[in-house]
Amino acid sequence: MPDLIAIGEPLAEMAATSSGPLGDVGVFRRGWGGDTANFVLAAARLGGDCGYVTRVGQDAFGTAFVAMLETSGVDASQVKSDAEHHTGLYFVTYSEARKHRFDYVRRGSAASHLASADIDPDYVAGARVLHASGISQAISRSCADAVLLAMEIAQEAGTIVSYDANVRPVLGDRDTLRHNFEAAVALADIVFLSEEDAAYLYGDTPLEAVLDRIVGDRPRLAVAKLGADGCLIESDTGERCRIPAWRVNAVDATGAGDAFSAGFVLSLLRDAELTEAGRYANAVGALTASGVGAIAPQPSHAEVMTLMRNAG
Ligand code: KDG
Repeated sequence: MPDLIAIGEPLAEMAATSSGPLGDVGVFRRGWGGDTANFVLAAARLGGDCGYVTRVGQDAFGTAFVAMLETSGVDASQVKSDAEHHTGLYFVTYSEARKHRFDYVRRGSAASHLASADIDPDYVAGARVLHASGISQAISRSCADAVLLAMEIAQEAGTIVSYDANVRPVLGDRDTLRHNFEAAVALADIVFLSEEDAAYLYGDTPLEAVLDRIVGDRPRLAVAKLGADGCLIESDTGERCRIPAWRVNAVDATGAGDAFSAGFVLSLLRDAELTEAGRYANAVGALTASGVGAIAPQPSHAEVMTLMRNAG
């Protein structure tokens, strides 16, 4: 059984090779995305023992995604092949300032048909960490149920539950996304979110107050991912640490936050202190943002160590 497993939706990624609106871009580069797939592949690239729980279509993208998982060393035994629904897809386009925008072709996808019956309790209970996200919950009701069931099994078994808010307003209204978030936080040990996620969910509430609210009175970590400003970590002891980012030439932030979360969790599994895990995660996120696409630029452990040695 893998140490670190994730549940959610993988997506074939079409990244624009020039800036401009979707309708104007002529050439796209095919990569892979889907936040939890980004997470699990980043962790595997860093040397983690990983597995993925999802559904893909019996189509060219589904077959190629599973092959890519396997060559990346990620266990695909819990990836079901769905003959009736397609593998999800998204387009990434960029503004002149390299800000990205996502357009999805995922409604009714194979992964959105993931359901509680697809969760193998032994697989979840056998892992050291289960990771899921707000996107995993938002793609369908059955997926939201499957995510909460997996989290409940994990909590019961003593498997660490890692959760990334990854709020995507196009996938639901604010009340539903906030309800999903709070239901997941109640079962989570480590919660990641960005400033945009916090602002969408809690309006003008200061970020520190949102982190306090997440931690509550449970032994839980809340981690705010601040991109070029690094990260802010709050633990149940009330300890709060802000860790600056590494300086890199960032060209595309797609998937960098997911890779950050993978680096953070993996680092904790390797017994790092909180600040060290934050420094490591910042380096993983920075290196991922240095290339185009969510998965292709993900660094190896050696590359992360080189950045940390040379820059720090
Ligand atoms: O975090 C990056 C992801 O958002 C991207 O890979 C696509 O999963 C995706 C989504 O639903 O936005």
